[in-house]
Amino acid sequence: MPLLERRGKYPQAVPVNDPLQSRSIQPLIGAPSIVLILIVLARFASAAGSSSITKPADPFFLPTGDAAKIVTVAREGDAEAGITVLTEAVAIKERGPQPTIKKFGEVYAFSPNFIAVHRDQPTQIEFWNLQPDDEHDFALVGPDLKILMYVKLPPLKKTTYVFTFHREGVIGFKCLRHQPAMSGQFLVLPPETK
Ligand SMILES: [Cu+2]
Repeated sequence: MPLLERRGKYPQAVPVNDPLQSRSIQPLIGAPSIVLILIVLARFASAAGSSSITKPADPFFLPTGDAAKIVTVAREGDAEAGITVLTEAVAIKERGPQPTIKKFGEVYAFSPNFIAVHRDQPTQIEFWNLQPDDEHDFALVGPDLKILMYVKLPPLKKTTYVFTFHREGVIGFKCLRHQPAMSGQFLVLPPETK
């Protein structure tokens, strides 16, 4: 009862001291904070989501580190040799379930698929994707089956790189979408004698 009397006398002091009053204020403060936290969390989640989407969208890379000791690859530069490699449709599978044939029935190849190069000789290789509706890619496969580089070969585009191989021997390559048919090899020969 003394509390009620005080309230009546000093209404302006009530919000500060009355525990009932402050409890009713808390949820009012709490609700906007929760909304704010949810907005922040949503932003964070969408940022995290978008970065996880962009990562697989750009898996392409050129040789670095140990891979660059086997081969270095540049977008452009002076070359002492060069060749154009076409992507060719060589067959269409006819047997099997229709949806499978539609998606996986086309058989492609690199042409040529066996290329001799000289060690330490910058060699320009121009990949020419001749299919209007098919994206190809190019993965260079190291001796321990590690992928040394991975680039895309967009439809109807010429994609050019200058390769310099540093080790003699055979190095395989393939289109990861259309392997094993779409694959080939570089034979790296000793340096050219001039
Ligand atoms: Cu392909």
